[in-house]
Amino acid sequence: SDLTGFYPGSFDPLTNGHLDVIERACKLVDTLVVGVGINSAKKNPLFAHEDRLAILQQVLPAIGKRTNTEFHVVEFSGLMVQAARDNGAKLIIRGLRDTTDYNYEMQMVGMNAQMAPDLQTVFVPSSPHVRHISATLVRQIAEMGGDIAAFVPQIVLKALQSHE
Ligand code: COD
Repeated sequence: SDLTGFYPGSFDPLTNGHLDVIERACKLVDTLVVGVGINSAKKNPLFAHEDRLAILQQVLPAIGKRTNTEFHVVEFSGLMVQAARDNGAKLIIRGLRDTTDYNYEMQMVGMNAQMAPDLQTVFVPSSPHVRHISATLVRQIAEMGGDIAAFVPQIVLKALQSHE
């Protein structure tokens, strides 16, 4: 059997926290579809969604090879349950850091479950060493000229440099 999971996010930028979730999700599914959500309400992105897709497409093959997982990177707008279905996924993967995540995620789980009883959300708890990492704060640090090297994969740094 081939179990497919859908991992939605903004990935602006991709962080070591996202990568930790991805590594752990590989132990649960055969195929992982990583969905870059296009949310026009989120202003001032650090990266255009094309760049976020390109970054994921460059990072994931090595993880896929090592963990024997098939990856697909897609962009989506609209509901994550619809995007999960469109990509043949039965599981939605979400990372869980703290009670702030928990409260918000539990609301989404509840509403998603009523909209899409055919799908299950699976929470992946953060590893302690990346638990504090938030893309929002990384974005702030980068915008203020700080060093984000400890929080993101190398390729994000390179992409940022080529932006400037
Ligand atoms: N450790 C563990 N998990 C982490 C970490 C970390 N350090 N950092 C991030 N994560 C997890 C997040 O908890 C989340 O699960 C995922 O990684 C992605 O995080 P982000 O911040 O990149 O993206 P989000 O959570 O802002 O999600 C963006 C979406 C595109 C999914 C969202 O905006 C969206 O469009 N949702 C679809 C609309 C919808 O379906 N609405 C109805 C829901 S009921």
